[in-house]
Amino acid sequence: MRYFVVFLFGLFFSNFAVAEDVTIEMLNKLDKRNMVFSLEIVKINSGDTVFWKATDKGHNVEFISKGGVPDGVEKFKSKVGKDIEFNFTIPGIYAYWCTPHKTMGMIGFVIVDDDLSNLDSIKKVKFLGKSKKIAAALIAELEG
Ligand SMILES: [Cu+2]
Repeated sequence: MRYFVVFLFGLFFSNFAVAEDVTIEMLNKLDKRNMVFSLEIVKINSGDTVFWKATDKGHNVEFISKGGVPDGVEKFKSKVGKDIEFNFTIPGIYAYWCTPHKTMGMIGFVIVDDDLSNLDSIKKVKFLGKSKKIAAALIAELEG
């Protein structure tokens, strides 16, 4: 039930997510974007869980292991087309993409405990294709 409520919350306030637990949808289309996570920047506290819902199939979540996550975070890559969740315990910025659409702008950031200390490392991540521009815009937003 709780997950369902969080899911509804996500639907109604889809551009703003500061909550205990957050649901992000994996979508083929949202507004004018194709292949997109419903929330591209999510801020949470350590101990919170993010749920990625496979609303549309053909997507997954893969942390960008080369410089895209805080030190000490292990590899994380979900199965394509499956719901997935991750409990965040290490503060910092986590950059991730959908493996099949990593060149198509399907990327996202999770910020834990408002910790931006690995921002320089995030800026050096090699985003691909269409994701470069989107990453730059999201990083600019983080720097606010
Ligand atoms: Cu995808």
